[in-house]
Amino acid sequence: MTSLTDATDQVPEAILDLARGAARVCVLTGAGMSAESGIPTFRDVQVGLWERFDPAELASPQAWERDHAQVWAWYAWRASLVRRAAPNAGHEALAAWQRRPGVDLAVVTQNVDDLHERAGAEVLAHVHGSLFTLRCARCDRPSDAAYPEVTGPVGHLDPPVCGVCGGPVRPGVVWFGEALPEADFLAGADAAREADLVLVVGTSGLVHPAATIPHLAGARGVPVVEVNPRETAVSEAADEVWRAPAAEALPALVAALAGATPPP
Ligand code: BV8
Ligand code: ZN
Repeated sequence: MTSLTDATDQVPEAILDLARGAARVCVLTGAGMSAESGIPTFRDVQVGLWERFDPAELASPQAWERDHAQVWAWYAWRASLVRRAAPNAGHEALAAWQRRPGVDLAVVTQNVDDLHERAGAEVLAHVHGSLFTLRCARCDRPSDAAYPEVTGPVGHLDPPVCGVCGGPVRPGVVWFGEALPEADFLAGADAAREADLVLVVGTSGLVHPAATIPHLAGARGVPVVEVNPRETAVSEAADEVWRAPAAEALPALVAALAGATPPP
């Protein structure tokens, strides 16, 4: 655990000032938020058997129509990775920040994993859906089926079938070419526009329309801070950038806030 003095020293002054003065915070997270939990980021997720597949191609209705069993096997493998993973210190820090008195912190995530929730955070919006909310691909009814545990290189698994219409069960995620859940996207966009501070953590900012959220905030004059070890497509929209990994930066920021004395 970082000591208070280390934490305050670690946090860029301008970012700590913005965080100190923010009652309404909106945090937009991407796959980099879960990287330190051992979940490969969306563009690095393809390892082993899946190495030769493009995730953006597999995460599509076309891939599902072409081969349900292959797409279901891919998601079962990813679900097994998530189940075996634990929330990291970055997830824990956001949950702790959300519990701070006088702070209204909205988590808006592009991630389909449940690590924010497992860290105890309330998630306002899963703008790309959730891995573990399964539904029938034919009649859209929610399904209480579950992914099988996948530990080895399994390339095909028949998906469960809907108990009502017999259709195949699919992951409750948003595939490329599919519309985002409107309520989630609008809630996320509103939270960003009405925030005192927007933090963009661990996203390359390449997937739309989620990537527009920081710009919506900026257009309203809301300060935007990026936390990412690398430059991204949203960096130029950020007022401040913190080139650091989420599981180091966020705990340091929240520790400094805990000890921060209000500015004179
Ligand atoms: C739609 C669920 C319309 C599935 C996902 C041309 C221009 C603009 C847009 C388009 C275009 N052509 C097509 C489009 C639309 C398309 C799109 O944006 N394509 C892009 C790629 C060009 N968008 C869509 O299709 C969307 N739908 O537009 O619908 C419509 C409207 C009405 C009616 C019908 C249709 C749907 C997009 C949703 C796709 N689904 N996920 C699944 O997961 O399997 S997106 C997927 O990518 C994940 O959700 C992920 O969150 C998301 C974005 O990736 P990132 O999170 O940013 O992850 P990435 O790997 O890219 O980057 C990781 C970052 O972390 C890096 O910056 C790295 O530096 C950083 N990092 C690494 N370690 C750390 C770290 N940061 C902090 N700490 C660390 N330790
Ligand atoms: Zn059905």
